[in-house]
Amino acid sequence: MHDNIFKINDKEFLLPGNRSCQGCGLSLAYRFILKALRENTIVAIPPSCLCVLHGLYPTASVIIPAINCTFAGNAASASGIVAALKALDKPDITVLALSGDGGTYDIGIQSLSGAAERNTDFIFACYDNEAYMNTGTQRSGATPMGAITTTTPLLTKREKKKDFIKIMEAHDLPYLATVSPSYPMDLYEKFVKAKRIKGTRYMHIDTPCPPGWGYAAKDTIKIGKLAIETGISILFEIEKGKLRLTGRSETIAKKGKKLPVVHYVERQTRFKKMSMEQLSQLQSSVDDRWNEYVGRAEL
Ligand SMILES: Cc1ncc(C[n+]2csc(CCOP(=O)(O)OP(=O)(O)O)c2C)c(N)n1
Ligand code: SF4
Ligand SMILES: [Mg+2]
Repeated sequence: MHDNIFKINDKEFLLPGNRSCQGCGLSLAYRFILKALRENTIVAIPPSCLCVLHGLYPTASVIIPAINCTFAGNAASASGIVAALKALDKPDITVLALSGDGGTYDIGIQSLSGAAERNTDFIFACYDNEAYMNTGTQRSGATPMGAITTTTPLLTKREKKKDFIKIMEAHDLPYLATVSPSYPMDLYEKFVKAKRIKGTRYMHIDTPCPPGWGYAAKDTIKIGKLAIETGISILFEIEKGKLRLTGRSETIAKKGKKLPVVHYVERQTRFKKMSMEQLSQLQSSVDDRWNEYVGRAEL
């Protein structure tokens, strides 16, 4: 395993000047994902901010082969690429399907579930920015309760965020991991590891988004860190059924110093209409989830 930032592959696959917003958490995460997966990778992309980031033909901001797929069918298209590579006897090429939360939790769930059930030999990564950002911040199954979106403008979203990671865990995958662009070493190491494993590997990327979440572009790293410090997101990996907390989440679990969720909520204007009742519901669901994962981990 790598132990410092200087061990990261110094080749850039994501070029400067791409079309993502300033401070985009996806752009940061993608840069390190591609460094970890390296050449010999093909990416399947659905309609999303990722599609915009890649650019319009004939120009592209990413120097690896990429295929634009349909919104619902990214995992199915990626399965087709995997089958074609098998037919061509090219076992050394990694297929990455990278979808937003809309393309994973909602419209993409059936093709992903089917591919995972077949244990398709690919990495499916969901960059979860908690709404349909590319089309103007509509609510998705990943949007947290209490957040304002353009489809929940008056009363905030009333339903809880879907526990999609649990749904993927129920597929009994060879590897599942959560990552954050605020912790690039942890992200990089997990993708390096995922590349070496066969079968369906599911990676969940907690992805701060300045315009959609309502914070200054310079604060992306800070917001991503606060998600981990408060336990809103937890860094872990599950390999052959064994759960291991990693990085900062492991440290917090050992030292027992998780911050209250209000530290995360108060910095984002999407939560400005959150009620006290919603805040305390969020705190208790975060506490329950945290206790469950810490209880399962071998510390
Ligand atoms: C079948 C279909 N419905 C709707 C759209 C319009 N559309 C394009 S991108 C997008 C939002 C994608 O949201 P998400 O997957 O969360 O990715 P993000 O934009 O947040 O990066 C929508 C609704 C589409 N392209 N195809
Ligand atoms: S809307 Fe959010 S996820 Fe999309 S490009 Fe901008 S910062 Fe990135
Ligand atoms: Mg999204």
